[in-house]
Amino acid sequence: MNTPYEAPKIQTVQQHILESQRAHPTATGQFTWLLSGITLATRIISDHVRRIGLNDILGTTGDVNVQGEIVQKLDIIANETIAGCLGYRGNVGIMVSEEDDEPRILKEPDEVADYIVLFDPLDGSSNIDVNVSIGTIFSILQRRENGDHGSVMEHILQPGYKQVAAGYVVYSSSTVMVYTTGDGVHMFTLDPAIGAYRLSRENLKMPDEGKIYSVNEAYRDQFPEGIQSYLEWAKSEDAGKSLRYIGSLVADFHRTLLKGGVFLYPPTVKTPGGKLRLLYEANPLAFLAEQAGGAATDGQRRILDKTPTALHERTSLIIGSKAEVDRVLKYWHK
Ligand code: P6P
Repeated sequence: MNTPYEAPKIQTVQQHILESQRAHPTATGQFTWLLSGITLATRIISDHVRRIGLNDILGTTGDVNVQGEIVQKLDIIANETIAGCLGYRGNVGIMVSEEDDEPRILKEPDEVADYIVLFDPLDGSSNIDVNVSIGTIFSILQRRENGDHGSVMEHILQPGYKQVAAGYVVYSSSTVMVYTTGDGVHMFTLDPAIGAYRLSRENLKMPDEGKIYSVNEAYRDQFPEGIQSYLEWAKSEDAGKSLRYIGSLVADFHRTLLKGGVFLYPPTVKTPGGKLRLLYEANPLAFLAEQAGGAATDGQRRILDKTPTALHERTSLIIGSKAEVDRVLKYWHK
């Protein structure tokens, strides 16, 4: 008698989205089609990252981007890969990238191309050449219903609570995608054997507390006094904390999501408005953090309540377990 073969249970990102959309009959397959552009692009980027050093993409292009940062070759490859994969989807009207000075208008406003995708194609690129975790962060908006079709910026500069989806991919010991559409946080691991992201954790919840705090202590003396007091407490014996700082926001956040704790990038003398970008770094991670039961603030207000005034606007960011974020705020505003 044949031994029955039980196929392994594989749930891809697309299947997961379709199943969750069944719960929302009004949802169309449009979003699934868009997200498959992101999964394809990040699988291609992951392949490049895996072969860094062998494929002559180490190092810089010699240019400086709109952020004033030296452009790595892989920054451009990632940026153009995402633009190419999304551009082909047909339902993305506008793309905003950390690497591009201006938005890319793929399609004029119509009933289909009303998605806006904002992304940091390769976060943490200073870590590329030393084989440390890097990632891609994305945020998805829809054009404003009542938006004046003439003003692209009016459609883009929406507060973070208007996001319809957000996520990231971290290229590390494995390639992991984490996303939310506002219905919980779900994690997928790229299975290189089949070239697909497979569901690894569903409805992820951030631990209420965590022993790790994550900050670049080199800037300690530039932080507000209250933050310096918090750091003194965190280093005290009775706090029982550990410091971890990877220098790639996406990796520091991923650890915080899974283990709890807090990541801080407060204002400094050099960056009084904060260093991290609101639209395609803080907003997507804040959406994920809150969906996982955590919190995200700039020290004065909830990140998701901030209405952006510029495409590459920067912000301070305190993000992580709610109790840990509250503790930082207590010290900061003591
Ligand atoms: P610093 C990487 O360039 C990045 O934008 C984030 O990924 C990271 O959290 C931050 O900058 C690191 O900045 O000033 O500590 O090197």
